[in-house]
Amino acid sequence: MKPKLNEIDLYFITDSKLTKKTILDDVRAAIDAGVKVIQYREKEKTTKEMIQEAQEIKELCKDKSIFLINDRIDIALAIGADGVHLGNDDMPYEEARKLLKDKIMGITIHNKEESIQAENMGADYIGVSPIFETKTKPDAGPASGLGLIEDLKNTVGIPMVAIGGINLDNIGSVIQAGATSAAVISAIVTKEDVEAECRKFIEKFKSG
Ligand code: TZP
Ligand code: MG
Repeated sequence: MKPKLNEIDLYFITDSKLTKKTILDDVRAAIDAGVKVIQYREKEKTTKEMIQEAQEIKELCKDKSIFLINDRIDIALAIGADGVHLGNDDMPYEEARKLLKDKIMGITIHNKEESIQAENMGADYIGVSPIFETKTKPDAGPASGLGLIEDLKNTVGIPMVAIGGINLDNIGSVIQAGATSAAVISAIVTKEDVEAECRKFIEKFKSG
């Protein structure tokens, strides 16, 4: 059985530029570590290459991990992924929902108003972005800090995925602030042993 969104802890996002290996190696390692949600995020490859990679990742995720695609609804539908993650510049919610029907749709939010709007529209989760400064997404905007998560904890009823600059030193504070989940790129894929690194993050959720 696929994990449910409200069960997720570590949310792993691929990065073909930052990885020390390949994104497929990373996904395999993350799934072996027990990561329950994998997002394929690729900004530069051709659609054909992305379809091929996404298909391979889908095979790895099977019923162990939820598989989401960043930005690209067409690719998610073409390969039968579990859903998408959409930002401000991607397809607007209403049009996207018509295409995706009951697939998972995560929406990036930067403040309280956007998060209330996302929940009211019917988003399945929100990505609270960016919590801390990050070099991985230079246009992510100013860091919100933990205050936004704390504020949203009592406002939002859907899962809250914190993203941006999260590492093993600050994940405890992110969990403490009330995030359901933390999405991590550089603090995992730049390490030699991706599986071991994922396990450390998951352990932080278990120990609170
Ligand atoms: N969206 C907001 S911040 C970010 C994305 C994709 C990058 C997160 O990467 P890192 O390396 O975990 O800061
Ligand atoms: Mg996007």
